[in-house]
Amino acid sequence: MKSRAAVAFKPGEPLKIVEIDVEEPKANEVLVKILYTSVCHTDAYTLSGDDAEGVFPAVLGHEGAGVVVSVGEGVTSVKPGDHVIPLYTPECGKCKFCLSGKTNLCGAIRETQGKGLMPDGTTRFSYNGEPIYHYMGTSTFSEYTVVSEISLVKVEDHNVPLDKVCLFGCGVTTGIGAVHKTAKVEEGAVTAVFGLGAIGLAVIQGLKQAKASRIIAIDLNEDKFELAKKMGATDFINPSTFDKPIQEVIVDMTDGGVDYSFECIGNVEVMKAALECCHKGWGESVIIGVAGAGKEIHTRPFQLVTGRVWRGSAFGGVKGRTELPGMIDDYMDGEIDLDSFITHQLNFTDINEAFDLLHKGESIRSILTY
Ligand code: NAD
Ligand code: DAO
Ligand code: ZN
Repeated sequence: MKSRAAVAFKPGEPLKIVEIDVEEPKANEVLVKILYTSVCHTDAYTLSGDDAEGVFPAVLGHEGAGVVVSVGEGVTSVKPGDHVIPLYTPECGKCKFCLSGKTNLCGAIRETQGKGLMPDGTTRFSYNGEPIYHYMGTSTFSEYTVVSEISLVKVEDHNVPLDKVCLFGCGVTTGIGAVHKTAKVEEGAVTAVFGLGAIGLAVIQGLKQAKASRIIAIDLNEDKFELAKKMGATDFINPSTFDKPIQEVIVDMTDGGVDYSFECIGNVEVMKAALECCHKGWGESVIIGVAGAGKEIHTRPFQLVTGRVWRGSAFGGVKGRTELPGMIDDYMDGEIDLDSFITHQLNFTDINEAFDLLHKGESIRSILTY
């Protein structure tokens, strides 16, 4: 079938809206009509060419929602008409990772997903007869996309607004999950959040839910402070206004450091600061930001010897198929605010504008409607 898609033909170039061909889903695959997608910093990162796994030409996009059109042989968990959110972290429930009880990183389709291919090693997208690669097992920048059954979570209640819950496809789940599932923040904790994009703001919401006593919000762009305050941040710091390292500033203002910090930028120097602003003996820092290919983190090992802990979190440690439905319920019950993340509503054809707004720091999330 034909599908409108925003194709990343080459790194560093704007996406091109073209009509691509999309093949029918094969065994254990599902054809989804994407109704809404947003743009995350990770799409911008891959488009920039900095992502070692980035392959071109590709249909990017991993934060979306839509409706099942048809299913391939053997698909049992979804049917045509079902509302779904694609998951870049699938959940097969059977692999060593899923059964470990220790991680949300499913291994079932990891190898082919990282190469931009479906599990049988081929692609369902083409343009003028030439293959187009998939992205993160989701490719939400095409009106019709094919994904693995295990990369879909069903939205049972059709009253749930897909133009809002598409944000659970990445940013909001990642931030809130990192607080509850990765760090397991407890009531009264003193915390710091570096970077106030969608990920950092979602971390702040998670910290508010966890009843953190102090939420220090850090960004170079002070325009981000207003929304951070609305989400629950208590203190606001622009590192460029200090003439000493930001970790020292935070240690001084917290009687020795924070209990938990979260890096939501992807900058290895900020990751160092986030670790070093943690309290001696117990402070834990969670890396969420994705750094450029080849970058390495560094600190003096004594920082860890003296009890600080460095962790990382992908998709907030959340198992999409079993745990996202509970988060959707939390949204419907008013316990998660999605609306405040949506700063712009655009037509799908204006997708390059959504990237520009993200780069200029003017948007948190733009919702694109097909
Ligand atoms: P964003 O661009 O909207 O937000 C980043 C924020 O960091 C901006 O507000 C910017 O002003 C601020 N910033 C930049 N440099 C800074 C510095 N040196 N000091 C302080 N603030 C600084 O991005 P986003 O969509 O919120 O994504 C954030 C990061 O999280 C990205 O690296 C993205 O790839 C990553 N990410 C990770 C996961 C995961 O599962 N681990 C999931 C989604 C996104
Ligand atoms: O299982 O080896 C693996 C990798 C799984 C991919 C997890 C990616 C998380 C960070 C990227 C954020 C994307 C939005
Ligand atoms: Zn993302």
